[in-house]
Amino acid sequence: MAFELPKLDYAYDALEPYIDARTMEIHHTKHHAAYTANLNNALTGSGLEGKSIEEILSGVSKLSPAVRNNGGGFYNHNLFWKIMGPKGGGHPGGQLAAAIDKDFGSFEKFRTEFSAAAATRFGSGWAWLVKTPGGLKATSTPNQDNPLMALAEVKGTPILGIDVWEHAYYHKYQNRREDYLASYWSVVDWDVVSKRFERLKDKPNLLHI
Ligand code: MN3
Repeated sequence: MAFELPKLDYAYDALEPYIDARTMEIHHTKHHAAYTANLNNALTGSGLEGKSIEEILSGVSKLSPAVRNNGGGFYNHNLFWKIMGPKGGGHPGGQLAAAIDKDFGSFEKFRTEFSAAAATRFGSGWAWLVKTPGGLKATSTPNQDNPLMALAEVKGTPILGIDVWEHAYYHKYQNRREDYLASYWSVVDWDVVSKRFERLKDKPNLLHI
């Protein structure tokens, strides 16, 4: 069965004033829609039809650039929409808060490390909070790569991710990526992120969450 562009759980203007409605609409209906369509085209006749997106991405070093780029784009945006929302902001709680304190020292130190990963990613890419066998890590990847891919520098399951392609912020913030990064914390839905983390407890990486 072909992959489908997911519907958002909130309206395009729900993340205002941090992410503007026009950016959200174009990002979802044009960019994410194109990755989805191009992924389905690239998979036709590849022998990979019917596999989950996580299974496909974990083998991506052996696959075509079209599957790598569009499969990554499909998965990364699915995650991006899910972990944001109009009730965003604040702090994580429970097990995720404890794990962040243990692995980064504090929530503030985590934010600093994650923001630095996002700010210093040259050109287009993503920054991530990743669950790895060695604990939580902050990292970034180029283009539409992600930590599920065997070729990633830091491998694991992404818990949180921010799109730092210019299409994600240029309409509102122009070249001011750091202003966009600062606003991002007001739209992160920590309940969703915490649930992702808790579902991974004592489970192997690449769990379908
Ligand atoms: Mn994007």
